Amino acid sequence: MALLTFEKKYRVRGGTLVGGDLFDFWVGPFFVGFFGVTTIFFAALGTLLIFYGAALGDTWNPWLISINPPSLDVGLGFAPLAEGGLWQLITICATGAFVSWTLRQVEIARKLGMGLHVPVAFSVAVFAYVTLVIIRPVLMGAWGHGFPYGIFSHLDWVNNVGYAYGNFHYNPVHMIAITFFFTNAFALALHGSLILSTVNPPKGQIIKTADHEDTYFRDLIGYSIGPLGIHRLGLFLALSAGFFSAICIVISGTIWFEEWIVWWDWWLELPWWADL
Ligand code: 07D
Ligand code: 07D
Ligand code: U10
Repeated sequence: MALLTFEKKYRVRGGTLVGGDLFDFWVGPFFVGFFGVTTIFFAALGTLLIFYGAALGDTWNPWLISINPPSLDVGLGFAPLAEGGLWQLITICATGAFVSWTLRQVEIARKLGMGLHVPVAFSVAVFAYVTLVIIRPVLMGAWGHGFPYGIFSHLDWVNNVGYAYGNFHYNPVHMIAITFFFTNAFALALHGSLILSTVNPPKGQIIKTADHEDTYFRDLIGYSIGPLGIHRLGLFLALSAGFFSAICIVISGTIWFEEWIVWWDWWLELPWWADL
């Protein structure tokens, strides 16, 4: 079915979570819905607050603008606007916008009668963000542990927090997360290249089938995960990368306080060589 015919057919009312028919319409290609309105509200307000914070600061260089969290001695209290209060409001707006975006994905999936895989996947990214700016700061007792909203300043934060635990590469959960990121890129390269090699043949040749794809990998490594399986694997790898990222940072400063290399002492302390 041509895209436009299909859109006309599915663009009917129903499936919303909140608001009934009220926002159940489209603007151009975009579905609106109650959560489209809340997304626009939080995103617009948050962006305005970033511009206000930039106006209070001393640069309009986009790389250097930074909206910083309150200092550590504010703890979990409210800070004056210019001293971290803006960061707190922007954090509320960002979280509101990301959660609204997720719920908008749910409504669109319901309207189309599809699974909820996309919103579930996006939730993991939101979870990683919320871990960085809400969960970990709350567990550590100060909003000042959140990362600053600026292009270069957030890189400084990652660097400084990393070195606060010695060589952050020794964080075992950071290792797991990185391994998932690398495996994910590897899997997408394999999948993208395999699909293009079968369904995008040179002019004059016919498209190959899923049997060709299966046989290619059976010939090569003795096993094929299959055309559905590779998508399950890809989703698993990508979500695991985000999930273990959140875990690797939330354990730093809450249950682990030393340099990460010290964690590996358990290896030296294994009973069969500890006393040698
Ligand atoms: C390609 C989808 C499109 C999204 C884009 C990002 C903004 C920010 C706002 C000036 C893959 C849009 C950017 C709206 C403008 C202001 C106030 C997604 C694609 C194009 N980072 N990070 C970047 C964010 C964190 C880290 C780039 C956001 C953590 C490192 C971009 C968040 C840590 C490097 C950016 C976030 C961290 C970057 C490219 C939120 C650990 C880089 C992003 C909300 C996760 C790279 C100058 C990209 C870079 C980079 C955005 C969080 C580390 C500016 C929105 C605190 C080490 N980050 N980041 O392509 O070039 O994502 O930085 O959590 O090297 Mg970051
Ligand atoms: C948080 C983004 C969420 C985004 C959302 C959407 C908009 C809208 C609009 C475009 C999680 C935002 C959308 C704003 C835009 C439009 C229209 C994603 C988030 C909700 N590290 N490290 C990680 C590597 C080192 C350190 C994660 C590699 C050093 C710290 C990942 C290396 C030191 C932290 C990772 C390396 C160090 C991390 C990041 C190599 C520094 C974290 C991915 C090869 C000296 C962070 C949850 C991620 C983390 C994190 C990879 C090196 C420190 C596993 C490959 C040794 C302090 N590092 N790292 O989390 O876990 O994405 O955050 O050297 O906090 Mg690391
Ligand atoms: C995949 C796939 C597959 C495909 C695919 C894809 C995965 C099976 C079939 C998809 C993949 C791609 C297309 C590839 C490229 C994608 C990437 C590289 C990922 C990164 C993406 C980007 C960088 C693009 C990001 C763009 C975005 C997020 C769009 C931005 C849009 C907006 C800002 C508008 C959002 C709309 C909303 C919220 C609702 C509608 C609202 C409006 C239209 C605005 C008007 C508002 C109203 C009417 C509401 C009124 C508002 C009120 C009252 C509040 C106002 C308050 C104020 C304060 C102003 O596997 O194969 O192929 O294609």
